[in-house]
Amino acid sequence: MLWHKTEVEAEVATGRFAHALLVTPSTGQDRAAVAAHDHGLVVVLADGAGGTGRGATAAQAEVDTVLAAPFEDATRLLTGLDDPKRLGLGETTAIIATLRGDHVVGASVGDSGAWLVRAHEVVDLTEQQVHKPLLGAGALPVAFASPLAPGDTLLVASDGLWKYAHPADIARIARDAALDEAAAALVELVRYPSSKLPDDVSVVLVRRS
Ligand SMILES: [Mn+2]
Repeated sequence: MLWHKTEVEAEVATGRFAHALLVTPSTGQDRAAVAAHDHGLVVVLADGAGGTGRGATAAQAEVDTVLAAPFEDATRLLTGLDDPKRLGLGETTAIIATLRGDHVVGASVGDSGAWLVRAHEVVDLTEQQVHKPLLGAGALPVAFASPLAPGDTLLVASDGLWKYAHPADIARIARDAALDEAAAALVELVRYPSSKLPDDVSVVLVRRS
């Protein structure tokens, strides 16, 4: 079962962006959201960890917190959220990315990842992130920033994509003209012949027009 938001356009004061979002299964522990605000487009993605639904609770709490305070500095927001009580005793990875016209800024922790896919290069925005501990267990969020040019595509995804697909295939698909088709194709990259997925997969694609 898919939770699939088809491609939408958002015009914020700092530029025009198209985005697509896909989280599967909808009953898993991955969460993702995109919100357009006056000063930018905010992407948040969380891959929860922990038994008895605690991972899902933690991931949802992270998304809800970011959507409630989209302008807060991402590193400060993650540091404030790194509290078992605020995350329902679960743990989660975290990526927050804010696209503001000609640049993207954010912070992350864990093994979810964010790439900036350009015509002839890929910038791994989360290359320096610390995988463990996760949010809720004493995380060390690391900030990132990069220029953003027209046509650049931001890909934020959980490890269900990064661990099971070839980087060249991911980059090729992320450059597809239709973002909603690209999001679906990225999930198909990791699907087993049995139709099962190796892990929950969440994918957000944002392209600056
Ligand atoms: Mn995962």
